[in-house]
Amino acid sequence: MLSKSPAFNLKAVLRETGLAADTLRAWERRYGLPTPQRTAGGHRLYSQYDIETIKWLIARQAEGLSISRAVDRWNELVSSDTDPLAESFPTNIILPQNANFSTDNTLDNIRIEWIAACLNFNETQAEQALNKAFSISPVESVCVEVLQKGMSEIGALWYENRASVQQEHFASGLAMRRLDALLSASPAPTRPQTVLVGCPPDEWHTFTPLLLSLLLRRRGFNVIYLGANVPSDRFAETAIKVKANLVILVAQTLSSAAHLQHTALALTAQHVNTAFGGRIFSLRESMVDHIPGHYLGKSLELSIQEVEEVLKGKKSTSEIKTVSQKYLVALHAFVAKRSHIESTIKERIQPLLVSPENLNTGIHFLGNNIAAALQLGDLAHLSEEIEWLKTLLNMHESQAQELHHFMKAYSNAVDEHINGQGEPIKTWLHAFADEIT
Ligand code: B12
Repeated sequence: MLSKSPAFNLKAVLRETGLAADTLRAWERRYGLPTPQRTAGGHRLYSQYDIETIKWLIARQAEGLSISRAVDRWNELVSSDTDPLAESFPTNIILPQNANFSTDNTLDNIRIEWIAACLNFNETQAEQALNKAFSISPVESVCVEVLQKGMSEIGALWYENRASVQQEHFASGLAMRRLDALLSASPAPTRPQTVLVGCPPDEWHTFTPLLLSLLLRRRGFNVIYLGANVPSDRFAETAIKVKANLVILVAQTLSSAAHLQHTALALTAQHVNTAFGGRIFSLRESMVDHIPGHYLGKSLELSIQEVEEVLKGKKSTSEIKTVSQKYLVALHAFVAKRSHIESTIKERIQPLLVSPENLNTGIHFLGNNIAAALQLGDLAHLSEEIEWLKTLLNMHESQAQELHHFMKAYSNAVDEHINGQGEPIKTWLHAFADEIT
């Protein structure tokens, strides 16, 4: 019989179940499962039964049920007087049926197998899947079809709360390790050109720049890979030192795209041949016009051909678009008064059901992104970031009213501190807030 007396704090439960704190709180709030007791100080205290409840829900998800279906199943059992935990069920996560491919070796199936193995933290099986893929297909195809698409699919599961941050970290760790090994095993350069690849400040998504480096290295280029978060003014220093024929900058998010713009401006000012790409530019293509250098397009695979053309001098760059005067004024005023604006919002937002920690993260995130959107010429770029803002504030669909309240508070604080000059920010936030309700 599992104990129902409260004994474990949140940290212990997260360690035991591998669930993210945000997900656990979301399950409690949305579905009432589990239902921990509270200490006098308001901290959650879980029983052994609560922990097994969470594991039961995770196991149902791994079998393919959505969380709401898993909760329905739990409630059905409880209402028929059956203790769900008395049912026999496997406590460990099992591979989906379609992950068994003894007879079918296509890369699509191998990708499913790799993803399932990663979600199960099964390193041996993940490595075996990759080895099988490498035995039937060229390195380039395996890296794109299994690793890149696999990471993209795991990213979608993570985003939908169907994979934990630990599962995503485990998978990207394995993927990165394999790319690293392939890169160090690739033959010495056979072509004279040097290409420098790296990420601008605040960009930590290194999977695609590493993959790009591998693909270019296998084409014979001398590739120098600089990795994540390189200070804007340092790229030019290295590019000049190694006599790079091309520098490729990669960004996936709005705020790092703004840093990428700074970096590209610094490079082109020194006449360094510059190119760039990443997920955010596929989503918001208009921002490309504000960045100097060659845009490499929406597909990483196809960008290799673009790089060839750029290096052959077959591509010219066009004049970059400048940001409107109204936006420039708003950006300067916002940067100067940002800390005042943020303090005002914190005071006003008190009655909301958002923890101070989440509120701080959310405010910081929105501030960075407002500045980035202004810098890149369109506040509408912000719309891509709103889902993440909700996640950071720990809000869900049912809490549209709270997001509305938050956006209005932000907009009013902007108006109060940078009245007039902050008008574009205020208008966008107001319009967005009104759209939600
Ligand atoms: C792994 C991962 C991480 C890892 C990165 C580990 C590593 N060393 O790379 C870690 C945990 C560090 C991380 C952190 C964060 N992440 Co993250 N991450 C991912 C994930 C799952 C995969 C990233 C990746 O490798 N993508 C590469 C491939 C797999 O992506 P793809 O989009 O299919 O690529 C296609 C195109 O975009 C394009 N492309 C991509 N790169 C390039 C480059 C060039 C040159 C070209 C031409 C084309 C190109 O080509 C591909 C098609 O051919 C993505 C999900 C996703 N779909 O990307 C989220 C994702 C990028 N992350 C996201 C977020 C929000 C974050 C965090 C803010 C989370 C947080 N709260 O802290 C931080 C930000 C960190 C930072 N400041 O950089 C969001 C970004 C959303 C947005 N609106 O900006 C994503 C999209 C998840 C999501 N669905 O919301 N992340």
